[in-house]
Amino acid sequence: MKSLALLLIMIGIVGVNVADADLVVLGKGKAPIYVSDKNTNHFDFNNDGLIDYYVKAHYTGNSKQTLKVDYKIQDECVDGNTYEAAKMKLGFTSRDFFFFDRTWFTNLVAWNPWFKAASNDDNKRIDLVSLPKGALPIDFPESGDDVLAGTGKKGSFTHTSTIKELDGQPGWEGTIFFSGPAGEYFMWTVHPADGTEGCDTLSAFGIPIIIEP
Ligand SMILES: [Ca+2]
Ligand SMILES: [Ca+2]
Repeated sequence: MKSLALLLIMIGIVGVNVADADLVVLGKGKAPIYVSDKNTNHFDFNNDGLIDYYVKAHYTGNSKQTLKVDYKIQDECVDGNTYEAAKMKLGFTSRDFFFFDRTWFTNLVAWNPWFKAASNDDNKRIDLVSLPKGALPIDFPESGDDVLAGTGKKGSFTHTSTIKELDGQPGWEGTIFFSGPAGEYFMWTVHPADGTEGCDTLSAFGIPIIIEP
């Protein structure tokens, strides 16, 4: 476990929680894969012993490569189990420790096959959340595409009634691809955070990403 595997969890208006080493490293060398560590309680937002958020990130890549992150996220974190109800956006910031120092970047390109396909999205990419430097996405932002988009059973993410990595809970599964200039980033999923408990309080969840030159 590397100290670099710093995981940032921003919870509602509470602000920023920082926890070290919440990601397990699989593989080694230049392209390790990082996954949520079930044995910490930082992925169980309502303290019922069931994991609510699972992420698997291919941690490093260079600016000519496509990077890939898999997500499995429980319904409550995204406010629903249909494409109409569920909402989640994506953003990238600088790695500054304090949120008020962070810059929100929109010069990375993110997509998945649904956004690329046919006429699903006008620019065939997932528009990123754009906020002024230092802003927190406490109110669900206007900017950025809703990643949980689609109709019927076809969409950008898939709703599944039982997800092993979420301890059997229902939730959304999907993969994000992206590329961008070399740098160190936090990659955020941005969530509607209008509730007062459990995953309803989660406004954004960030993982560290390095893009090598
Ligand atoms: Ca839970
Ligand atoms: Ca778009």
